[in-house]
Amino acid sequence: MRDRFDPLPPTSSPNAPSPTPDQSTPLSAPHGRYRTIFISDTHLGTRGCKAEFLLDFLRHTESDPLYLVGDVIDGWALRKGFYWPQAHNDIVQKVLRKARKGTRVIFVPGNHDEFARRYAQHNFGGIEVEQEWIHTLADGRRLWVTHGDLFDGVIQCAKWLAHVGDWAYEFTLRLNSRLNSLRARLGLPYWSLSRFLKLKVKRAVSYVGQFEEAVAREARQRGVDGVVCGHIHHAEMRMVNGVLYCNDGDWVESLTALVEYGDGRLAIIDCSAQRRGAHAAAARTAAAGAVAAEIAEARPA
Ligand SMILES: [Mn+2]
Repeated sequence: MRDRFDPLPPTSSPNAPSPTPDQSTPLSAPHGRYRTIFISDTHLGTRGCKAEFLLDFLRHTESDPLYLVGDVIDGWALRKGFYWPQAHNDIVQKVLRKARKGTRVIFVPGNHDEFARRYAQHNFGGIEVEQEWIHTLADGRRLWVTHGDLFDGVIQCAKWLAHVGDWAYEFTLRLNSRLNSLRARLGLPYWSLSRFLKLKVKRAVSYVGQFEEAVAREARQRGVDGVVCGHIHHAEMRMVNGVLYCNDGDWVESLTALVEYGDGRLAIIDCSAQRRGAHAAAARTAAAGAVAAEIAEARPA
């Protein structure tokens, strides 16, 4: 008898690549209509937010529902100094407009917008605020939607590490491109960013692995098929100990979203290629390759 989880073949090893028909490699043709869109970590109110990319994505995609999985507005940054350009306003307007036109918008606050948590189960201009949520895919699989910051404590890792990791990562990319243009002028060969990152990112990578396992463990205890989170700015979709772990990434560095197609398949879509300069894209690919290699090494076979 076919049950509703039939699309999922049995898992041979808990850490095997996702056996689902979900698209596990990021797609770079993001425009169109999806059943569901999940985005998080847009960090509106910071200079890091790549607002033009996000606006472009919101303008050219549709879904019902649209999930905002936390750290959407950066309350921490706004407290330090008010930064709110027109593009950030446009994003808020765009989301409110979607809600007005009938898109169900569910906002699950994160740590940077934890001020919104006390408004859980309230509705603001059509945006529903919820502490957490269960989303049912078209194929019946149930996904627990949570920002993910609650697992920082669980894995006994300081809250700042993820943010420092992020900052260090961006800084390294910038530094590297400057260093290498200087080295090129001096006739020196390209200095390997990937080798440098392999050494430096080791700690951050083990953090990512522990985070994923902690979130998946909790999802399993809740009896759901998978989890959608953000927080660590690292888009990912894979099976972790029998649970589908999905991280929708962020709009500071990776510029990614998680989408569900009409038949319940999931995919991570990558909008970074849309307008990014070739040089930055190359640097990012190199860095992502190093990080991916590191993750592959860090994972048990
Ligand atoms: Mn967060």
